[in-house]
Order: sequence, then structure tokens, then C-alpha cells
Amino acid sequence: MDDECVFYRELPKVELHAHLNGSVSFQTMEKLMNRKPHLNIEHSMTAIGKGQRRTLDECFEVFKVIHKLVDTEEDILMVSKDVIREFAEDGVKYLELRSTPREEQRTGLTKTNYIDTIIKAIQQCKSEGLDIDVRLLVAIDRRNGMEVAMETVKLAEEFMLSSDGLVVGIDLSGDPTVGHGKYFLPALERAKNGGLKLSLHLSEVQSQLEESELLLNLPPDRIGHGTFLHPEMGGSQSLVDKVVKNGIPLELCLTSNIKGQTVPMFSLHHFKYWYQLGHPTVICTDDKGVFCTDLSQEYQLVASTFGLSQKEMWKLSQQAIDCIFAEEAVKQQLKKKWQDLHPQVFK
Ligand code: 6MZ
Repeated sequence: MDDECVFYRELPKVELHAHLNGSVSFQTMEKLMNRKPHLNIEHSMTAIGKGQRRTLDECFEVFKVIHKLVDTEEDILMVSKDVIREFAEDGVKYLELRSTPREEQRTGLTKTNYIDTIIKAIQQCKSEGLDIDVRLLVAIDRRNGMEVAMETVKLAEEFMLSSDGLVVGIDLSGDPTVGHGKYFLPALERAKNGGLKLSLHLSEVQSQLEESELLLNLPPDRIGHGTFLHPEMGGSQSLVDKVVKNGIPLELCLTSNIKGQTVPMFSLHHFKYWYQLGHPTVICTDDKGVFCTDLSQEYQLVASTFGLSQKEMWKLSQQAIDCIFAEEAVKQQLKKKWQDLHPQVFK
């Protein structure tokens, strides 16, 4: 590893946009494939390698394949623990995972077991002494419609109360070209009123102006991607004004946007627009397994693409602490951790 790589690996980081089943590494995939050889699934079907690109549609096909491999409690426990360990090894000190609860008749998996198992994995990693604080967002897949969305929120509410603060919010994700955000407003309003935080995928693809306008009125606590919000990308000033006025942080995932072809090249990524505005942005991985990346690489990529110094990148990682969904005391602990680690990282 060269000095730059070492710096970004040692830099303490916050990861706020990581879909569990998109974050499964090559090594864990290998274990899953060995468990289910009859599925005949190969690595080329579950990951998009260096230099490769797919349409966003094709990316969503990849998730369907991964879901076939991860369909028992045992799988979910292994996948969750491996993903948490890998983030910890990459220098992530605080992680918010998100995942869509699934039921599988064939294996008897229920949505409640699904969430329970991820919580068990988080607790086991904690008791093993891993230096990472992990929380969970329960995800609504827009493909499944408004009734399932409401059920998901109710389930998340129960877990928010019973999980000792581990379940902190709701994510709205899934294929952005399917359905309309307006159908999810009642579920999202209920979640918000019940104390769950909201992170919504917004304007991930073009022509979602009306939907973004509606969803921004909630307002959400964070935005995933927001690629087409600003006027230079076909969005509008009024959308930007709403985001800025409410101080809503953006979760930005560079490699994901390039490989999914919603952004043509790194130098044109909307990170630049929001960073220049001085608006809070958080660098994230989205799906580190599918897109073959990790958070250190994403930080290094932002630095090299936009010419930011190590000091500026430190500031970005530190400011991400203010965007987390866990309570104030956790923010204070993390700020102290960053202070303590500073001399070691800049030795
Ligand atoms: C929107 C995405 C996504 O929930 O099974 N997901 N939704 N945009 C993206 N950009 C590439 N990447 C992942 O993880 C996989 C699920 O996360 C959502 C999709 O709903 C996908 O099925 P879980 O853990």
C-alpha cells in the first residue's frame, strides 16, 4: 500500500449509505456460493468489476441474484457479521447499515426474523470488541408498493422501541424508475412522527422533479444520491433551496453512480456542486460488494478527482459525524475519538 492508501485507510470514517446485500464481499459471496452450488451463480453475476459499467436496470438484476444466495437466517447472520467486520477493518468507526426485510417461504424466513438476525449480528460484533458502532435503517423497496411500506414502518417502530437504540430510521430505496414517491408519503409521515429518521433516495435518475419536490416537503433527514436535484443536472433552484434551507445532508456514492451510469465521469459528479456550496455531504459506498469498492477508496477518489488535501478530507470525515442518526451522546463520543486519532493519522 502506498502512503496515500495508508492515510485513507487510517482516516477514521463514518459510513451512512450501505445496503446490506449490496455490501457482500467477494470472500463472503464465495462462502454463499459454496453453500448453494445448485444455483450455479458465479461472481460475474454478483459484482461489477473495475472499468465495467452497467445500466441501473442491470444493477437491480444483480440484487435479485444476491437475494437468492441470501435467504436464510444463517446467511443473513454471516453476511451481516462479515460486512460489519470489513467496514471496521477499513477504518469505519460508525456505520449505518440499511436493509429491506424479506420473507422466504421456502426457508421459513420472516421479516421479523430478518431484522432480528441483523440486530443479533450487530450485538455479536459488539461483544467481540470490534471498534465500530453499528445502527440499522429498515428499508422500503419502492417496488413493493404502499401497503408493504406501511407494514415496514410498523415493524421498524416496534424494533426502534425494542432494539436498545439500534434501529434508528427508515430508508426509501429500490429501482427509482418504479412507482411514484407520493404513494409512500403516508408511511413516511407516520415513521417521522413516530421518531424514526428518514433517509430517502431522491432524484437518483432524471425527471423525478415532482416526486423530489413532494418528498422534500416532509422533509427527510438525509438524501441518498440527489444526483439530478440541482439545475445543472436538469433539477431546479427551488429543489436546491429546499435542501439548503433545511440543511439536509446528501449521501454521495461516486463509484456506484459511475458504474450505474447515472453520472458520466467522476469529474462531473455532483459532489463538486454541493461541496462548493458548503453544504453537508457524506461520502459513502452504497453497495461495496456489487461495485467492488470500499470507503477508503471512495475518499481517495474524491480527493484525487477534486484536488482536495488530506486536511480537507479529514474535515469531510469529521463533519459526517453531525449527519448520523444516533443520539447526541454518540456524536460526542465520535468527535472525541476523531480528536484522539488525529496525531496518529497525521504522524
Ligand atoms: C436504489 C438500491 C441501490 O436491502 O436487500 N439498493 N436502491 N438505488 C441503488 N443504487 C445503486 N442499491 C441498492 O440490499 C439490496 C437492495 O438495496 C436497494 C435495492 O432495493 C436492493 O434490492 P438489501 O439489503
